[in-house]
Amino acid sequence: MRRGSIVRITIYGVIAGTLASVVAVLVPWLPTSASEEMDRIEFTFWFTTVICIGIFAIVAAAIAYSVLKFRAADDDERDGPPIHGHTGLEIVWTAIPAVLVTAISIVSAVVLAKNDDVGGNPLRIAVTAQQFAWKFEYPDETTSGSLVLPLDQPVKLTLRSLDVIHSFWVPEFGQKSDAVPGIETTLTITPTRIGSYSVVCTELCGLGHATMRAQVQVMSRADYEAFLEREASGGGEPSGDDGEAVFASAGCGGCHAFEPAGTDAAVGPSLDELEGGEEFIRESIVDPNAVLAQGYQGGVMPNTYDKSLTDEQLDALVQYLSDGQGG
Ligand code: HEC
Ligand SMILES: [Cu+2]
Repeated sequence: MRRGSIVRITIYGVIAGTLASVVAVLVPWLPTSASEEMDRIEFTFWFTTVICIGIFAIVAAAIAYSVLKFRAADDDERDGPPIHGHTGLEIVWTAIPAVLVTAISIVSAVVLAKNDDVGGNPLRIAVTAQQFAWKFEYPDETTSGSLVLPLDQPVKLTLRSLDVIHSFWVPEFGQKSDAVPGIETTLTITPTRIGSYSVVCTELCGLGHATMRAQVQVMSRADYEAFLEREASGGGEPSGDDGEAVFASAGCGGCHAFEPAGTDAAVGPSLDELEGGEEFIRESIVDPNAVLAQGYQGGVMPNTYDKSLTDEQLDALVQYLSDGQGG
Protein backbone atom coordinates (compact mmCIF):
# COMPACT_ATOMS: atom_id res chain seq x y z
CA MET A 1 0.00 0.00 0.00
CA ARG A 2 1.25 3.45 -0.77
CA ARG A 3 2.13 5.88 1.94
CA GLY A 4 -0.58 8.28 0.88
CA SER A 5 -3.24 5.58 1.37
CA ILE A 6 -2.03 4.75 4.84
CA VAL A 7 -2.18 8.41 5.82
CA ARG A 8 -5.73 8.70 4.48
CA ILE A 9 -6.93 5.56 6.26
CA THR A 10 -5.39 6.86 9.48
CA ILE A 11 -7.15 10.20 9.15
CA TYR A 12 -10.55 8.50 8.55
CA GLY A 13 -9.94 6.27 11.56
CA VAL A 14 -9.09 9.19 13.83
CA ILE A 15 -12.21 11.08 12.71
CA ALA A 16 -14.49 8.04 13.26
CA GLY A 17 -12.88 7.27 16.62
CA THR A 18 -13.22 10.86 17.77
CA LEU A 19 -16.89 11.05 16.78
CA ALA A 20 -17.65 7.77 18.58
CA SER A 21 -15.75 8.93 21.68
CA VAL A 22 -17.70 12.19 21.77
CA VAL A 23 -20.99 10.25 21.69
CA ALA A 24 -19.73 7.87 24.38
CA VAL A 25 -18.54 10.62 26.72
CA LEU A 26 -21.11 13.37 26.23
CA VAL A 27 -24.28 11.27 26.52
CA PRO A 28 -24.90 10.33 30.18
CA TRP A 29 -25.46 6.63 29.51
CA LEU A 30 -25.20 5.59 33.14
CA PRO A 31 -26.51 7.19 36.33
CA THR A 32 -23.84 8.56 38.66
CA SER A 33 -22.55 5.64 40.68
CA ALA A 34 -23.46 5.36 44.36
CA SER A 35 -21.98 1.96 45.18
CA GLU A 36 -18.75 0.00 44.88
CA GLU A 37 -20.57 -2.53 42.72
CA MET A 38 -21.70 0.17 40.31
CA ASP A 39 -18.10 1.44 40.09
CA ARG A 40 -17.04 -1.99 38.88
CA ILE A 41 -19.95 -2.22 36.46
CA GLU A 42 -18.93 1.19 35.11
CA PHE A 43 -15.40 -0.06 34.64
CA THR A 44 -16.66 -3.04 32.62
CA PHE A 45 -18.84 -0.71 30.59
CA TRP A 46 -15.95 1.59 29.71
CA PHE A 47 -13.54 -1.26 29.11
CA THR A 48 -15.96 -2.71 26.54
CA THR A 49 -16.81 0.69 25.07
CA VAL A 50 -13.16 1.62 24.45
CA ILE A 51 -12.62 -1.67 22.61
CA CYS A 52 -15.76 -1.07 20.57
CA ILE A 53 -14.66 2.44 19.64
CA GLY A 54 -11.31 1.08 18.45
CA ILE A 55 -12.95 -1.59 16.26
CA PHE A 56 -15.48 0.92 14.97
CA ALA A 57 -12.70 3.35 13.97
CA ILE A 58 -10.82 0.65 12.04
CA VAL A 59 -13.93 -0.64 10.25
CA ALA A 60 -15.25 2.84 9.47
CA ALA A 61 -11.85 3.88 8.10
CA ALA A 62 -11.63 0.81 5.83
CA ILE A 63 -15.15 1.44 4.53
CA ALA A 64 -14.61 5.16 3.94
CA TYR A 65 -11.31 4.53 2.16
CA SER A 66 -12.78 1.78 -0.05
CA VAL A 67 -15.92 3.69 -0.94
CA LEU A 68 -13.91 6.74 -2.01
CA LYS A 69 -10.99 4.99 -3.68
CA PHE A 70 -12.73 2.15 -5.51
CA ARG A 71 -15.91 3.93 -6.52
CA ALA A 72 -17.08 2.81 -10.01
CA ALA A 73 -17.56 5.48 -12.66
CA ASP A 74 -21.19 6.35 -13.44
CA ASP A 75 -21.14 4.54 -16.79
CA ASP A 76 -19.17 1.53 -15.56
CA GLU A 77 -21.50 -1.48 -15.68
CA ARG A 78 -18.84 -4.21 -15.54
CA ASP A 79 -18.60 -6.74 -12.71
CA GLY A 80 -15.67 -6.21 -10.39
CA PRO A 81 -12.60 -8.43 -10.84
CA PRO A 82 -12.99 -11.89 -9.23
CA ILE A 83 -10.88 -12.10 -6.08
CA HIS A 84 -10.09 -14.82 -3.61
CA GLY A 85 -9.89 -14.17 0.13
CA HIS A 86 -6.75 -13.06 1.92
CA THR A 87 -5.61 -15.68 4.42
CA GLY A 88 -3.36 -13.33 6.37
CA LEU A 89 -6.15 -10.77 6.83
CA GLU A 90 -8.65 -13.45 7.83
CA ILE A 91 -6.35 -14.78 10.51
CA VAL A 92 -5.83 -11.28 11.88
CA TRP A 93 -9.52 -10.38 11.98
CA THR A 94 -10.38 -13.63 13.69
CA ALA A 95 -7.55 -13.66 16.21
CA ILE A 96 -7.82 -10.06 17.41
CA PRO A 97 -11.60 -10.19 18.16
CA ALA A 98 -11.11 -13.57 19.86
CA VAL A 99 -8.54 -12.01 22.18
CA LEU A 100 -10.73 -8.97 22.85
CA VAL A 101 -13.89 -10.98 23.55
CA THR A 102 -11.92 -13.23 25.89
CA ALA A 103 -10.60 -10.16 27.70
CA ILE A 104 -14.16 -8.82 28.10
CA SER A 105 -15.31 -12.20 29.45
CA ILE A 106 -12.52 -12.29 32.00
CA VAL A 107 -13.15 -8.74 33.20
CA SER A 108 -16.91 -9.45 33.44
CA ALA A 109 -16.38 -12.69 35.35
CA VAL A 110 -14.08 -10.98 37.86
CA VAL A 111 -16.55 -8.11 38.32
CA LEU A 112 -19.50 -10.50 38.74
CA ALA A 113 -17.61 -12.50 41.35
CA LYS A 114 -16.54 -9.39 43.26
CA ASN A 115 -20.03 -7.91 43.10
CA ASP A 116 -21.44 -11.07 44.64
CA ASP A 117 -18.88 -11.21 47.41
CA VAL A 118 -20.28 -9.45 50.45
CA GLY A 119 -17.30 -10.05 52.73
CA GLY A 120 -17.18 -11.27 56.30
CA ASN A 121 -19.66 -9.21 58.23
CA PRO A 122 -22.42 -7.72 56.12
CA LEU A 123 -25.48 -5.90 57.32
CA ARG A 124 -28.42 -8.16 56.48
CA ILE A 125 -31.72 -6.72 55.37
CA ALA A 126 -34.70 -8.82 54.28
CA VAL A 127 -36.63 -7.40 51.37
CA THR A 128 -40.18 -8.54 50.73
CA ALA A 129 -41.84 -7.73 47.43
CA GLN A 130 -45.55 -7.94 46.81
CA GLN A 131 -47.94 -6.34 44.38
CA PHE A 132 -47.13 -3.35 44.51
CA ALA A 133 -44.92 -2.49 47.42
CA TRP A 134 -41.55 -3.18 49.01
CA LYS A 135 -40.96 -3.97 52.66
CA PHE A 136 -37.58 -3.88 54.41
CA GLU A 137 -36.74 -5.70 57.62
CA TYR A 138 -33.63 -4.70 59.56
CA PRO A 139 -31.58 -6.98 61.84
CA ASP A 140 -33.42 -5.90 64.99
CA GLU A 141 -36.75 -6.70 63.32
CA THR A 142 -37.54 -3.10 62.62
CA THR A 143 -39.69 -2.91 59.51
CA SER A 144 -39.91 0.00 57.14
CA GLY A 145 -41.36 0.87 53.77
CA SER A 146 -38.14 2.59 52.82
CA LEU A 147 -34.62 1.26 52.56
CA VAL A 148 -32.10 3.03 54.77
CA LEU A 149 -28.42 2.12 54.46
CA PRO A 150 -25.29 3.25 56.28
CA LEU A 151 -22.46 4.60 54.11
CA ASP A 152 -19.59 2.28 53.13
CA GLN A 153 -21.15 -0.76 54.80
CA PRO A 154 -21.52 -3.92 52.68
CA VAL A 155 -25.17 -4.97 52.76
CA LYS A 156 -26.61 -8.34 51.90
CA LEU A 157 -30.22 -8.11 50.79
CA THR A 158 -32.30 -11.28 50.79
CA LEU A 159 -35.20 -10.96 48.40
CA ARG A 160 -38.52 -12.71 48.72
CA SER A 161 -41.80 -12.35 46.89
CA LEU A 162 -45.26 -13.03 48.26
CA ASP A 163 -47.02 -13.30 44.91
CA VAL A 164 -45.47 -12.96 41.46
CA ILE A 165 -41.95 -12.29 40.16
CA HIS A 166 -40.66 -8.80 40.93
CA SER A 167 -37.20 -7.39 40.41
CA PHE A 168 -35.19 -5.18 42.74
CA TRP A 169 -33.16 -2.42 41.11
CA VAL A 170 -31.66 0.86 42.23
CA PRO A 171 -30.07 2.37 39.11
CA GLU A 172 -27.34 4.19 41.07
CA PHE A 173 -26.35 0.93 42.81
CA GLY A 174 -26.13 -1.02 39.54
CA GLN A 175 -27.01 -4.38 41.05
CA LYS A 176 -30.30 -6.02 40.11
CA SER A 177 -32.01 -9.24 41.12
CA ASP A 178 -35.39 -10.88 40.73
CA ALA A 179 -37.58 -11.64 43.73
CA VAL A 180 -39.12 -15.00 42.89
CA PRO A 181 -41.97 -16.66 44.83
CA GLY A 182 -40.82 -19.77 46.65
CA ILE A 183 -37.11 -19.07 46.67
CA GLU A 184 -34.75 -16.57 48.25
CA THR A 185 -32.35 -14.56 46.14
CA THR A 186 -29.61 -12.26 47.38
CA LEU A 187 -27.96 -9.04 46.33
CA THR A 188 -24.83 -7.29 47.57
CA ILE A 189 -24.63 -3.52 47.83
CA THR A 190 -21.92 -1.30 49.30
CA PRO A 191 -23.19 2.30 49.19
CA THR A 192 -20.55 4.96 48.60
CA ARG A 193 -22.53 8.17 48.27
CA ILE A 194 -24.90 9.81 50.75
CA GLY A 195 -28.20 10.63 49.11
CA SER A 196 -31.69 9.59 48.22
CA TYR A 197 -32.48 7.13 45.44
CA SER A 198 -35.38 4.95 44.23
CA VAL A 199 -35.97 1.24 44.30
CA VAL A 200 -37.62 0.41 41.01
CA CYS A 201 -39.44 -2.83 40.26
CA THR A 202 -38.10 -3.91 36.86
CA GLU A 203 -40.27 -6.95 36.26
CA LEU A 204 -43.73 -6.27 34.85
CA CYS A 205 -45.73 -7.60 37.78
CA GLY A 206 -49.29 -6.45 37.22
CA LEU A 207 -51.39 -3.35 36.80
CA GLY A 208 -49.70 -1.34 39.54
CA HIS A 209 -46.17 -2.23 38.38
CA ALA A 210 -45.28 1.34 37.45
CA THR A 211 -46.10 2.51 40.97
CA MET A 212 -43.99 -0.14 42.67
CA ARG A 213 -41.25 2.09 44.01
CA ALA A 214 -39.65 2.72 47.34
CA GLN A 215 -37.21 5.26 48.67
CA VAL A 216 -33.60 4.45 49.46
CA GLN A 217 -31.56 6.67 51.71
CA VAL A 218 -27.86 6.33 52.23
CA MET A 219 -26.75 8.09 55.39
CA SER A 220 -23.87 8.22 57.83
CA ARG A 221 -23.56 5.41 60.34
CA ALA A 222 -24.75 7.72 63.15
CA ASP A 223 -27.83 8.82 61.22
CA TYR A 224 -28.57 5.18 60.42
CA GLU A 225 -28.43 4.21 64.11
CA ALA A 226 -30.72 7.13 64.90
CA PHE A 227 -33.15 5.97 62.21
CA LEU A 228 -33.29 2.47 63.68
CA GLU A 229 -33.89 3.87 67.13
CA ARG A 230 -36.69 6.10 65.88
CA GLU A 231 -38.33 3.18 64.06
CA ALA A 232 -37.97 0.89 67.06
CA SER A 233 -39.60 3.41 69.37
CA GLY A 234 -42.74 3.32 67.27
CA GLY A 235 -42.19 6.33 65.05
CA GLY A 236 -41.93 4.09 62.04
CA GLU A 237 -44.27 2.67 59.51
CA PRO A 238 -46.12 0.41 59.54
CA SER A 239 -45.77 -0.78 63.09
CA GLY A 240 -49.34 -2.03 63.21
CA ASP A 241 -51.61 0.71 64.46
CA ASP A 242 -51.02 3.20 61.66
CA GLY A 243 -53.54 2.55 58.90
CA GLU A 244 -52.18 5.28 56.68
CA ALA A 245 -48.73 3.73 56.73
CA VAL A 246 -50.16 0.28 56.04
CA PHE A 247 -52.13 1.68 53.11
CA ALA A 248 -48.92 3.16 51.69
CA SER A 249 -46.62 0.22 52.34
CA ALA A 250 -49.08 -2.39 51.05
CA GLY A 251 -49.32 -0.58 47.73
CA CYS A 252 -53.08 0.05 47.84
CA GLY A 253 -52.54 3.52 46.39
CA GLY A 254 -51.11 1.99 43.23
CA CYS A 255 -54.62 0.95 42.24
CA HIS A 256 -57.09 2.95 44.31
CA ALA A 257 -58.00 6.58 44.68
CA PHE A 258 -58.40 7.47 48.35
CA GLU A 259 -58.55 11.10 49.32
CA PRO A 260 -57.09 10.90 52.84
CA ALA A 261 -54.03 9.15 51.35
CA GLY A 262 -53.82 11.57 48.45
CA THR A 263 -53.85 8.83 45.81
CA ASP A 264 -55.73 8.97 42.53
CA ALA A 265 -55.06 5.66 40.75
CA ALA A 266 -58.03 4.18 38.88
CA VAL A 267 -57.18 0.51 38.39
CA GLY A 268 -59.69 -0.36 41.12
CA PRO A 269 -62.72 1.55 42.38
CA SER A 270 -62.30 4.70 44.43
CA LEU A 271 -62.30 3.93 48.15
CA ASP A 272 -63.81 7.25 49.12
CA GLU A 273 -67.44 6.14 49.10
CA LEU A 274 -67.58 2.49 50.05
CA GLU A 275 -71.03 1.07 50.47
CA GLY A 276 -70.81 -1.27 53.38
CA GLY A 277 -69.36 -1.29 56.84
CA GLU A 278 -66.12 -2.47 58.32
CA GLU A 279 -66.96 -6.13 57.76
CA PHE A 280 -67.38 -5.51 54.05
CA ILE A 281 -64.12 -3.55 53.85
CA ARG A 282 -62.26 -6.29 55.69
CA GLU A 283 -63.62 -8.97 53.39
CA SER A 284 -62.83 -6.90 50.30
CA ILE A 285 -59.19 -6.81 51.40
CA VAL A 286 -58.61 -10.40 52.49
CA ASP A 287 -60.83 -12.04 49.88
CA PRO A 288 -61.14 -9.55 47.04
CA ASN A 289 -62.86 -11.95 44.68
CA ALA A 290 -65.71 -12.85 47.05
CA VAL A 291 -67.73 -9.82 46.01
CA LEU A 292 -66.62 -7.91 42.94
CA ALA A 293 -67.19 -4.19 42.77
CA GLN A 294 -69.52 -3.44 39.90
CA GLY A 295 -67.78 -2.82 36.60
CA TYR A 296 -64.46 -4.29 37.79
CA GLN A 297 -62.77 -7.57 37.00
CA GLY A 298 -61.84 -10.23 39.51
CA GLY A 299 -58.29 -11.47 39.83
CA VAL A 300 -56.76 -8.00 39.63
CA MET A 301 -56.52 -7.03 43.27
CA PRO A 302 -53.88 -9.22 44.99
CA ASN A 303 -55.42 -11.91 47.18
CA THR A 304 -52.35 -12.16 49.40
CA TYR A 305 -53.11 -9.45 51.98
CA ASP A 306 -54.60 -12.13 54.16
CA LYS A 307 -51.09 -13.52 54.54
CA SER A 308 -48.91 -10.44 54.14
CA LEU A 309 -50.63 -8.18 56.66
CA THR A 310 -50.66 -8.89 60.37
CA ASP A 311 -53.98 -8.79 62.20
CA GLU A 312 -53.08 -5.43 63.74
CA GLN A 313 -52.14 -4.00 60.37
CA LEU A 314 -55.41 -5.24 58.87
CA ASP A 315 -57.42 -3.76 61.76
CA ALA A 316 -55.61 -0.44 61.35
CA LEU A 317 -56.20 -0.46 57.61
CA VAL A 318 -59.91 -1.23 57.93
CA GLN A 319 -60.22 1.50 60.54
CA TYR A 320 -58.38 3.96 58.32
CA LEU A 321 -60.61 3.23 55.32
CA SER A 322 -63.76 3.30 57.37
CA ASP A 323 -62.79 6.62 59.01
CA GLY A 324 -62.20 8.06 55.56
CA GLN A 325 -65.77 7.47 54.38
CA GLY A 326 -68.23 10.17 53.50
CA GLY A 327 -65.69 12.90 54.27
C1 HEC B 1 -53.59 -4.35 41.49
C2 HEC B 1 -54.50 -3.34 41.90
C3 HEC B 1 -55.05 -3.36 43.31
C4 HEC B 1 -54.37 -3.26 44.49
C5 HEC B 1 -52.86 -3.20 44.69
C6 HEC B 1 -55.36 -3.19 45.52
N1 HEC B 1 -56.60 -3.27 44.99
FE1 HEC B 1 -58.35 -3.15 45.98
N2 HEC B 1 -59.37 -3.53 44.26
C7 HEC B 1 -58.81 -3.62 43.01
C8 HEC B 1 -59.87 -3.91 42.05
C9 HEC B 1 -59.68 -4.11 40.54
C10 HEC B 1 -61.06 -3.99 42.76
C11 HEC B 1 -62.45 -4.28 42.19
C12 HEC B 1 -62.68 -5.76 42.05
C13 HEC B 1 -62.94 -6.40 43.36
O1 HEC B 1 -63.86 -5.99 44.06
O2 HEC B 1 -62.18 -7.33 43.71
C14 HEC B 1 -60.72 -3.74 44.17
C15 HEC B 1 -61.63 -3.69 45.21
C16 HEC B 1 -61.35 -3.23 46.48
C17 HEC B 1 -62.33 -2.95 47.49
C18 HEC B 1 -63.84 -3.06 47.31
C19 HEC B 1 -64.31 -1.79 46.72
C20 HEC B 1 -65.80 -1.74 46.41
O3 HEC B 1 -66.22 -0.66 45.99
O4 HEC B 1 -66.46 -2.76 46.55
C21 HEC B 1 -61.68 -2.51 48.61
C22 HEC B 1 -62.27 -2.07 49.94
C23 HEC B 1 -60.26 -2.53 48.28
N3 HEC B 1 -60.11 -2.96 46.98
C24 HEC B 1 -59.25 -2.15 49.16
C25 HEC B 1 -57.90 -2.32 48.88
C26 HEC B 1 -56.86 -2.13 49.86
C27 HEC B 1 -57.07 -1.69 51.29
C28 HEC B 1 -55.69 -2.40 49.23
C29 HEC B 1 -54.31 -2.44 49.85
C30 HEC B 1 -54.14 -3.33 50.95
C31 HEC B 1 -55.99 -2.75 47.84
N4 HEC B 1 -57.34 -2.69 47.69
C32 HEC B 1 -55.05 -3.05 46.88
C33 HEC B 1 -57.47 -3.47 42.69
C34 HEC B 1 -56.46 -3.38 43.63
CU1 LIG C 1 -43.20 -5.63 41.00
